[in-house]
Amino acid sequence: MRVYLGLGSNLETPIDQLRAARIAISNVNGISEIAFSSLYRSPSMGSKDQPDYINAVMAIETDLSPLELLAAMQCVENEQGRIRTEHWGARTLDIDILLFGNEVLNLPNLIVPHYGMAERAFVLYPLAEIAPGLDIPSHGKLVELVARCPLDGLERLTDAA
Ligand code: ROI
Repeated sequence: MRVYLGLGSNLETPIDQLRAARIAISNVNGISEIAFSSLYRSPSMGSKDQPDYINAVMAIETDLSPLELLAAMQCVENEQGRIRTEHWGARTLDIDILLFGNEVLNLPNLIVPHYGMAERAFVLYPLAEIAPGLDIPSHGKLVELVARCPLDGLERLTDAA
């Protein structure tokens, strides 16, 4: 199954967090990396009172089930020292399952496509970089979502690959 993951960090040298996450995810049994976007910087959405985020999108191929993948990603988050405090608070590493093939999942702890992804510049722009032809279940063509989505201060980092 082709899966797209959204990665974000705004604490503890975020660029290093994303690099470490990329390696940790690629090393999970049953996952192989297909593509990794550029890194992007953006102001925190939702609560302004925290550091800027670094975000990226990773494409993987996996034979894990959605819930196995979710558990594996939560392990990677926890190994990188994520402490879950406040909802929408600053974090060392956040990994979101954006898309799981063309599946629509409404499980108590896993909603796919990821809620909010269709309006978030820090998800749509990196996703379009690695998979411009995507059609997103219940949202439509990625290129059209991007065209409608303001940058909101999003910057592609050119010196950090
Ligand atoms: N804002 C940005 N720019 N990037 C994120 O990854 C991100 N993640 C979050 C909230 C706090 C909603 N804001 C964000 O969880």
